[in-house]
Amino acid sequence: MLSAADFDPETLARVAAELATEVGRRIREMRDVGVGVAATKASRSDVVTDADRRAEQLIAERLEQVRPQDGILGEEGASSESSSGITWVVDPIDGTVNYLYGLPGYAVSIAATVSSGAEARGSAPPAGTTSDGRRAIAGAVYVPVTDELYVAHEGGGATLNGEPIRVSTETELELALVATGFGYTTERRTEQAQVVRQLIPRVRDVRRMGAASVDLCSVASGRLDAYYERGLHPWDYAAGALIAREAGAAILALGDDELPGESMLIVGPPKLAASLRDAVRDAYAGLA
Ligand code: LIP
Repeated sequence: MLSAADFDPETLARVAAELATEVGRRIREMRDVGVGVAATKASRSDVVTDADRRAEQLIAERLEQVRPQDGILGEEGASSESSSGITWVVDPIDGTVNYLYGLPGYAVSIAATVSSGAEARGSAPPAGTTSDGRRAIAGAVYVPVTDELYVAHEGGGATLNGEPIRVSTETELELALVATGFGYTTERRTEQAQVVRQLIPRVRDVRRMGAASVDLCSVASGRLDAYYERGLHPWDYAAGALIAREAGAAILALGDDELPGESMLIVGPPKLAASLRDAVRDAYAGLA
């Protein structure tokens, strides 16, 4: 592991990559032994496993060792202030329901972020800023079942297992393979079902694979043409959105004057992402 003296984004990306890989291999071992539900969150179907909690604890312990001045924000409650300006945004198991059921679509997502600080300056936020007020400058997503490690740092491009990746060259919405996801509350799921119902006739096809970070990395590597989802948390998208951006994707909100993030994240090659945004806008406008 690297020392706290190392700060540049490429070094932070190596920290994220090493940690995501180490913890990803541990959670796969834990899955093979057996997984239990430790708690529920937004609804009875929004579960937390004991592995989620153990994985986040391990990540927090490692970061405390190598980056003690940094802050952390984890899905399962890890939280500490930063004195270095870096806050690690962590989803220890993204795709928890897949993990619980033994499906392959889960990942460890770790991003090093900085506060945009733009609001204080009254200036426009830097590219890559999301609605939570942060900007990821380094990140890694590790998919244990396929042993695939996606890594990126700001300005450095994106890689899959060390090889450069780029988004799809698709420009036509009707030929686009589009992924999305659904929330855990009945109200949100009903709304999302009405939206996807309007989109299905307008695209090649839709995929719902259950982990935003994997969806975002699939866009980055061209395995998906585009992705959109409403209701994500920073830990779901922080690393994956950086990886997609560094692979050439546009990261869009629904409104021109909004920042992408929890209210909506639309990701894809710039022309296609804009077309998808228009179609999603139409779908929401058409809701009863
Ligand atoms: C998941 C997201 C996914 C969303 C799921 C769930 P979790 O995160 O990555 O995109 O559709 O409902 O929120 O809860 O597995 O960390």
